[in-house]
Amino acid sequence: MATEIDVALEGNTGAEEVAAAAVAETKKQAEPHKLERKWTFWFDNQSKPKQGEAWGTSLKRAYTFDTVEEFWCLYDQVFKPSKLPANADFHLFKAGIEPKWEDPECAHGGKWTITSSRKGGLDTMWLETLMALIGEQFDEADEICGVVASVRQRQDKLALWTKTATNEAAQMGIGRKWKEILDVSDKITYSFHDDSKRDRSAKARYNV
Ligand code: MGP
Repeated sequence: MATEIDVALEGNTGAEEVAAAAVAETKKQAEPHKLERKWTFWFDNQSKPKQGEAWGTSLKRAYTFDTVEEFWCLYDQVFKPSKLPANADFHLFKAGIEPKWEDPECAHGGKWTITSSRKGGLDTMWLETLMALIGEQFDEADEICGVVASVRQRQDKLALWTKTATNEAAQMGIGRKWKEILDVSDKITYSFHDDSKRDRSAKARYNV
């Protein structure tokens, strides 16, 4: 039987309503714990792309929140990558920043990428990363735009988007901290959005 989130993802609409209903109950209950800043969940279902459709057409802003209680509710009920079909993404970005190269905050940025070949591995890494972001665990928190979880046939992946690709020291600090949070020992790589725009398989610039 299809759940509400299946229906929302299938139609690529309605996630906002599902998320809103899920948090409405929680909000009524206890005194909420405020986060340092507002965050927005997005999702993108490219599992059934329409021919000729421009990139970004299926990217949807789902919900903006600023309390711990809303976060847990949204995570539990909706934003688990294991609920996604192949070729779909979830994003958590700072409110006001769109998960696109074209956003002014992302335009000169890049991303660290971590892949996961283990089934269920993506859910755990995603949750650990979300908690680190909303809990402001990165020293270079101002440099961070957000994180993307991508479910792919070949290999799932997480990408941490940052603002100033040329600031190597900041990116290295973020990369090291992210590996520590996720307990990853394999090398991870950082690519510049400017390079990816020109060439999809452009070489990574930093690794840690
Ligand atoms: P990608 O970031 O390599 O996507 O972009 P992904 O999902 O890692 O790749 P996949 O093979 O695993 O699906 C793939 C392609 O999408 C790019 O080459 C662009 O054509 C387009 N694209 C991706 N992003 C993030 C953007 C963006 O922010 N803006 C625009 N205009 N196109 C994008």
